Amino acid sequence: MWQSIVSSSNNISFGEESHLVLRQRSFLFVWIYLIFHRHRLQALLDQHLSTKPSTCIGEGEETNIQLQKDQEGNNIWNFFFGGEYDVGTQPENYRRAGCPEKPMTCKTRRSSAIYTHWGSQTCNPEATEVYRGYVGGGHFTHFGGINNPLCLPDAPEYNEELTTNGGGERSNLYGAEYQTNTYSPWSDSHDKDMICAVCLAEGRSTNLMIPAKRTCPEGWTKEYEGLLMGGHHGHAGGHESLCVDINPEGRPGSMANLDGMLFYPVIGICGSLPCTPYIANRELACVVCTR
Ligand SMILES: [Ca+2]
Repeated sequence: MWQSIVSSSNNISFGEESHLVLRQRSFLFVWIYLIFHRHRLQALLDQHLSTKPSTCIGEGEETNIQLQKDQEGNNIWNFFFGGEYDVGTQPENYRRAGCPEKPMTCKTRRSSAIYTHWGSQTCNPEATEVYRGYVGGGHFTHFGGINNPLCLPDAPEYNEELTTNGGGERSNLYGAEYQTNTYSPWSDSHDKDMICAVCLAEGRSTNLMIPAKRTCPEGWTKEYEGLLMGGHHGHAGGHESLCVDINPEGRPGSMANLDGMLFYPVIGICGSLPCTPYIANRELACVVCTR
């Protein structure tokens, strides 16, 4: 290289020669620097590539998450984050305001949420039916018993080793009816047996029933809306309230007044309940949301 520098300087002027020699020496200096510091430079380059903005899970950057399949067909999410994650949650849950610190690959199961669709035997088109059936619980005249409404499957199974067909002290289970003869919008449903379905919403991780709401918070999916229903305040057998679908369905042919667990529209009573915003004696809506 020195020979090249000397050779090239024979045919040029003194000023040009000085300039050329200076450039060649600068190049030589940089070249030597790169050789001696190549490992450190490689480390800096690797660090830059692992934290570049294109792999940062920041707000609104879901596309930075890559879904792949391994040899066994399992989903593999390739994503970048700053040190915390929850296997089974959705990609949007990984979004964070800050940039990631290092890349990471993990296997994750697709998350899901379960909700019960009261008053219907169908699920949201984006959800899958787990089973369908009828609502059951305690009797409205009983002081004790079952106070949590159950969604009973329409094809029950019994363990023969555990059955005695009664004869002793037991907890009685009854069907549930819409008691809506004085509620004109749903008078046609009066005395019908309430039905239900248990639904699986894939891609979600939790569910929420919000009383006195028809809409879900931002970022949530509305599974269904309906009417808040509960037990009558004058009855001995109080029970949990439910969000019953806005179009209540009854078990076909179940018009007989057989009672059991009864469901009435819930109204707001002013006093301890602030009015406004609540309105005296008005039936309350409800909504079931997943996320
Ligand atoms: Ca009845």
